[in-house]
Amino acid sequence: MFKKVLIANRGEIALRIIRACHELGVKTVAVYSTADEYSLHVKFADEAVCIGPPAGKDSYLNIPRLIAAGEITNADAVHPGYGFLAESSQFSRICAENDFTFIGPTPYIIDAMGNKSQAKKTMKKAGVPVVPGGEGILSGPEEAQELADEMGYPVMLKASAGGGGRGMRFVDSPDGVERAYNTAFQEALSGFGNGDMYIEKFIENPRHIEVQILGDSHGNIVHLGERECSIQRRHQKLIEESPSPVVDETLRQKLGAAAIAGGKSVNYIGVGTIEFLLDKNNDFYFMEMNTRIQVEHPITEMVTGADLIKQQILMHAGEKIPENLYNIKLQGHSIECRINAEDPNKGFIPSPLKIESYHMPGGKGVRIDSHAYAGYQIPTYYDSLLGKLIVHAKNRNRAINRMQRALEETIIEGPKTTIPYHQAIMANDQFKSGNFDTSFLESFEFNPNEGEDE
Ligand code: MV4
Repeated sequence: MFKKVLIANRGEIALRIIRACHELGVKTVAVYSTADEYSLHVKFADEAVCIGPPAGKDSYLNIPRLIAAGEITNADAVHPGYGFLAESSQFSRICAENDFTFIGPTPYIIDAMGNKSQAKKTMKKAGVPVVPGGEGILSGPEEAQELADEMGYPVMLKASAGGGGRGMRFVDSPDGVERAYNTAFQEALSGFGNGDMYIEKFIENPRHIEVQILGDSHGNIVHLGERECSIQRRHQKLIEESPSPVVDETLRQKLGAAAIAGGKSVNYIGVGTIEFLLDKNNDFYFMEMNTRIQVEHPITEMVTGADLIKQQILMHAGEKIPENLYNIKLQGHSIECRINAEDPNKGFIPSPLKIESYHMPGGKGVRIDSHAYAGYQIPTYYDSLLGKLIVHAKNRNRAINRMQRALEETIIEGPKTTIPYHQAIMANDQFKSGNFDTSFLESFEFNPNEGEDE
């Protein structure tokens, strides 16, 4: 087992990783920018190293400074968390070259899955259903036009180096192809330094369903069920739940088998997520693979009993997948609400203010993963995630009820937060019915005063 893990991240995930390490008896090194001096990950790690000024490129994205911090503290492994360098093949490689175990995939796997067109080919070859479309990179707008005319509209043009909705265009008629191709190509070129594009048939009103996998270094891979992530706004997830209200045991086995086949085809080690689009006929298609721990991992923990960060660390330390994680049966229902310091009344504009008062809910089946505290000054430099409120209950209705109770107990004064927005969604009949897709929030009308007396 590792003796000391350097956590190349901040915020709630840094704290989450510190907790897992300490339960495993592993020492921790926090790194922080000058904007995070008073952050909880700095306080709770065994050691902390200031790595630079606030801007990401000078601190959490600065590989030489991270490596230097690992060297002076004598760390033997590096956990990248999510975001920042978690899916940088360069960081994975440089960690290994400096004799730190990278608690994440090899550079080869990160690159293979980061190239979305290549990832699709790899999955297809492994027998995983993929969205119908062209094979490989388009030679230019002419080929895009030809293929689109052939497969019929609407289609999606996607940047191979993109992902999460970036460098993506919807096209619903022949006269839109050239323009969409050219703008997406330019966007991809300037955004990712790579203009490779591919084309697929458009899947109407899909659900976003993702499957958690865990692989060990002995050739074994298990799936830990699915997460329903269709409640998103501009490709930012706001609410996730497990199990999905539309996935039954038969579909779960199919999704799980596909995810395992995909993982096996690249000899995946550690935690990973296979994202699928699920259409109205419950047919599913591979979309992307995330080669990191995800924000929403706790809901899977709640319904499986697994500690995903501990397992991730154990897998990279050479352990075998524990017997009890094979053929898992999901227990009860879990929901996560992302509490962001954003104003839902003003287009979710960030609200990075000082937290004047702070009270988190508790009681049975309630979990908070947060780095916030009373008096915390939210830095302006990073994402606005303040924490995650996660509930677990016997079934979906009870989980929604418990989330409503927990949201009601929560007090955060100072910044505006997404809490009132979550309360409105939890009270929404369509959300409660479980009958929704990725377009839900586009038509959701948030009325902040709904249900109030005055
Ligand atoms: C699609 C699609 C429909 N058809 N691809 C958005 C994020 C990126 N990972 C892929 N995305 C989509 N790809 C085809 N062929 C619809 C989306 C999509 C979406 C997917 C998941 C969650 C929310 C979404 C919101 C809008 C569009």
